[in-house]
Amino acid sequence: MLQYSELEAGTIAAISTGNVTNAGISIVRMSGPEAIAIADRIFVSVHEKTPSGEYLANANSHTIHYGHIYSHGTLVDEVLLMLMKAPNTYTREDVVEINCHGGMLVTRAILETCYEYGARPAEAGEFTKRAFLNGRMDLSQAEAVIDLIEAKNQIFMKASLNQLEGKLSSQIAPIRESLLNDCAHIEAALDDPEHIDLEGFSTDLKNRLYAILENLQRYIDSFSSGKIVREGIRTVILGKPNAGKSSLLNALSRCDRAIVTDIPGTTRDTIEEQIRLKDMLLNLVDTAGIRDASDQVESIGVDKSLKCAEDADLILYVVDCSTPLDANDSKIMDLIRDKNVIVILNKSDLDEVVTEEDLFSRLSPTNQVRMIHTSMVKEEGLELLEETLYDLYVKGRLVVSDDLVLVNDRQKNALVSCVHSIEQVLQSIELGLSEDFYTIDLMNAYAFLGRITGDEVEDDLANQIFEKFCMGK
Ligand SMILES: Nc1nc2c(ncn2[C@@H]2O[C@H](COP(=O)(O)OP(=O)(O)OP(=O)(O)O)[C@@H](O)[C@H]2O)c(=O)[nH]1
Ligand SMILES: [Mg+2]
Repeated sequence: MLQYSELEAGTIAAISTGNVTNAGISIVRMSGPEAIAIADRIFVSVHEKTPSGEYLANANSHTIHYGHIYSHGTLVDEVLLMLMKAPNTYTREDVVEINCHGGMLVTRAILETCYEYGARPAEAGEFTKRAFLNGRMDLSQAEAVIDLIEAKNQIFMKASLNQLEGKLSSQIAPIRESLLNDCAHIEAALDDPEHIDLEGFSTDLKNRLYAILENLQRYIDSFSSGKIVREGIRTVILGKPNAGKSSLLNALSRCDRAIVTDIPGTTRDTIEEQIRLKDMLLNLVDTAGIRDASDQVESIGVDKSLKCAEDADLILYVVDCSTPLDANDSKIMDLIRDKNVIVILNKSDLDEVVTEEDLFSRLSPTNQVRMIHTSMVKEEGLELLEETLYDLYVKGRLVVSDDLVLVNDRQKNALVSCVHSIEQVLQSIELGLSEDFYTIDLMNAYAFLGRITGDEVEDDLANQIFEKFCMGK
């Protein structure tokens, strides 16, 4: 378990509310052994006739006090002060929160007063880091705090809340315990073979390990969905010039983001827009129409379109179905061979000369494509597109349940390493090796899982995690 370093000790203070604009109220938070003493130096309750300097020290915990903050005898603000004594606090230390008027100047003046009377500035995420170091929450829960603050949609918010409630840790703990028990049993049997025998043990162990693997795999699988929910689906709109790509971007983002004209080759550079559809985030990229461009600027644009398509999670291939397919379409179809594709048969308000069958017969059979007819002019087909996207990325993939947990990159890596160690044990069992060969890998698996909860984590990694937090959290 990590411990405080000398440098980290002391009483910290920060503005915990948003601190870039004025607001109704702001909160300055202090945490640490001196928090109450410092507050007593600067706060005078309306109930104190002669300030004793120990008013808060003598007050009950979890109470709110009305009074004023003074700095060297000068009034700073009229405040409500929340007094929370250790250990039932966010950090498990003494915590004081000063609710002041929300002007930036006055809030900063209160923070400065806290510093002047003994607190030091908190690092980003330092309150939560203390909560972790003091055992109030484990590392996966601390990570959930930042996720919850940054969540951009309901699904991710729900998953973060579940993780904050300990849904991941509570699943990991019994698995770790089981691994440790098995290891201890082997060690005990090796020490005391007369009383503890290992008859049939490896068969039982094998069954337990397979069950664990299945369990862990579920969480590993949640990573890719989690990434999409967290960061959005990287969606690239491709098509030949004039197909209606920019019109689609504008329709989906409900604003005139990209220039639309009837001149082929209007869009030269990629245009990115993040939009929210039915609780999904789409990182939409409109691109220059694919063709052999003679113009140098357009040609650079086309190269950029091709590059974008390579990294996409999803391609929206826009076909102008009022004009016959040509060599440009063939080039695009080649390009999207192994991709997730939705084909948009656009301009359905005009006479259609391209049919779904034409496209199916030319698209690679490896492509699992869906086709949707749209008209940007008549605003038709967009709802169906939204539903198709939802079906593809949320329904079926993500069961939005009370248990939904979406692991992050770091947690996934720990899980994958744990799986490898367990597979090593299974291999040793298959090879008929004696039980003492299992223990190292079992202990490794145990340790890798400990990285998720933070039981086995180095200082710099924990620091990296907390640095991502906002100030005052
Ligand atoms: N009739 C009809 N016209 C459309 C439709 N969608 C787009 N258009 C028209 O087609 C022309 C080209 O539309 P854009 O959205 O600029 O096409 P683009 O694919 O972005 O074209 P480039 O940027 O040149 O590659 C414009 O005149 C649009 O108004 C549609 O569904 N029906
Ligand atoms: Mg365009």
